[in-house]
Amino acid sequence: TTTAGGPGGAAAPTSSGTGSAVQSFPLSPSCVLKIHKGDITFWSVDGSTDAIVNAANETMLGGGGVDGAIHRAAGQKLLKACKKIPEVQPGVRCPTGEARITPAFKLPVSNVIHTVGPIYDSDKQPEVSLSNAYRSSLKLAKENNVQYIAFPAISCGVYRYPNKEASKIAISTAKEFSDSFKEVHFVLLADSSYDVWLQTAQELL
Ligand code: AR6
Repeated sequence: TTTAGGPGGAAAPTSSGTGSAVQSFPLSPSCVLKIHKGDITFWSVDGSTDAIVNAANETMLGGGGVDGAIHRAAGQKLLKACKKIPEVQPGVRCPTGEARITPAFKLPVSNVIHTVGPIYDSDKQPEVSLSNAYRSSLKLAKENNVQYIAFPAISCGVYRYPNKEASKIAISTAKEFSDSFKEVHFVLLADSSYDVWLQTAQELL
């Protein structure tokens, strides 16, 4: 597993510090796309207009993967804040493709935006659900005056979405919102996701 500081864990986290490998691409004349390899829980840009996105599940009560890492780093108050979000159906606080916002507590960002991506093998239209998850997150971020936002590879872990298809949806949806943000970041823990995201950015941007 890659930890913060990147391969070898050498570098201490710095501003937007997720490790060493970062590549930038123009998303629009006023917005930069940045692709990092590393742990999203260390990412921040300014601590007041930045947010990270969590790949949650519909209960919003935590789990494994990036969700577990975000809850551990944010502390117990994040779970309490999630529990306060009303259920829209029994046990469901955030339906697939939607997003909810909470404070970030011990994390170095202002907010966490929780979204739920599709389970690739059981969703009827996984590409629609995945683009909805990115779009809902970006819309909610914009409404909350977020200027800098970082995403993990939503659905590409336990939910088994293929990285290539996911990266095309992620980057093209980010591009739709490029006028609303100063920077959109992707922070990818898995080497395989990082390489695919870079290649897709080169193809699309
Ligand atoms: N920073 C950045 N990326 C990470 C981190 C991290 N700290 N940890 C894991 N990843 P997953 P999903 C990557 O499984 O597929 C949870 O249990 C990981 O390598 O976290 O949307 C939820 O509660 C992968 O590429 O999310 C749900 O039940 C990507 O994050 C379910 O998993 C997403 O993997 C959601 O599954």
